[in-house]
Amino acid sequence: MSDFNKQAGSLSEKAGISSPEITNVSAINQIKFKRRQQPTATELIAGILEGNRTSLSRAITLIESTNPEHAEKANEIINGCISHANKSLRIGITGVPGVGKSTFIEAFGTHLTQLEKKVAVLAVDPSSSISHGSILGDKTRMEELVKDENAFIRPSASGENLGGVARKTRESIILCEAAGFDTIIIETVGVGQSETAVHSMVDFFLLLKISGAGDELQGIKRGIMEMADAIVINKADGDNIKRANQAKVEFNRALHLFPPKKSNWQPKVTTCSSITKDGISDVWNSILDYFEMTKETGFFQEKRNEQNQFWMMETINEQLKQNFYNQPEIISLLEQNKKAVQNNEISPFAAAQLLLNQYKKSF
Ligand SMILES: Nc1nc2c(ncn2[C@@H]2O[C@H](COP(=O)(O)OP(=O)(O)O)[C@@H](O)[C@H]2O)c(=O)[nH]1
Ligand SMILES: [Mg+2]
Repeated sequence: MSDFNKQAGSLSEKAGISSPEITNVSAINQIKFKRRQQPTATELIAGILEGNRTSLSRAITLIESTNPEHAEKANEIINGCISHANKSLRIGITGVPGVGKSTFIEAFGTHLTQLEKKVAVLAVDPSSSISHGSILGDKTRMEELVKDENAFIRPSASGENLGGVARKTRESIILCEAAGFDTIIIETVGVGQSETAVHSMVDFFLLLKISGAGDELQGIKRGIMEMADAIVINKADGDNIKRANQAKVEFNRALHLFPPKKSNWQPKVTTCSSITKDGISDVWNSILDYFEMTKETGFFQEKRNEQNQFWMMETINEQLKQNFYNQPEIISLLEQNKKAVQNNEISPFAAAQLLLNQYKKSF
């Protein structure tokens, strides 16, 4: 029995069988070590630029991590990728739960990959830390797309607040673009504030609706209608076609009441079925018209510049806030002052000032 077999306990049953020449413990250990070792930022950047999905996934995991060391590495990767990004079209999709966003993305995304587009699907869902990533469950609605080698689907980052989740998604967009994905689809859950966050990171914002209940125009926040570059009435199939067409007329009428958009684009209302795929290619053609127009007028770049400024400010605000609330002295002083304010022992303004003064002392 060779030395090697004596050392490698699990292989000792092979006693009597001579081990092949190339098996040597140090080589095996080296391979094992390499596998365990985390790739460096440089290695991940190289992998992303080659379009390697494992590198992309790993880098996004670093972005999503709350470990400060990971954050530093993530920043290095983003910096290494950013000059390769920006060459995609970013499309946001919103609509109330059940309207068919995931099913639509499956149909729409598959249509795009058939046109040889490379599609990345991300999500902004601040509730996903509770529901463990709704898009993950939604992956069952994206059976084709999940298998598609020209598609990359990533569930929403989890996080305590929308700002953090949105920032992580925004950073992930950069990495997806650097990895060669030319169409980025961002799904939002359609409850609460996530729409505004998604609107501020996409070029085109699509509102998905369904007809029915006779209250088409109720229940949609005016602000979301105003943000939409297109309204698509989904589930226009079977018995529903007629109602969907009626809804289309109503939405068109409603949209004309809004002031013209800064882009000068007149949002369109169309119908589609994510099941039969009717109307899916029209949605894409309309989006292409939008891009052609806004690139010609310069609005496309102008909007991206504005968004970049916005994200810089958001990141500063976010970090300042986090930094403030995470200071141990602030945490205890805040609790004391909350009680004091409640008992009318101090005015809310004086209490705030006291806390801010304490914070300034920490520099
Ligand atoms: N008939 C019909 N059903 C649809 C269509 N799109 C989605 N659905 C169904 O509507 C339900 C909700 O869809 P889902 O994609 O999960 O909606 P989400 O919550 O907006 O992501 C599912 O049962 C889908 O099968 C469609 O175009 N036609
Ligand atoms: Mg969904």
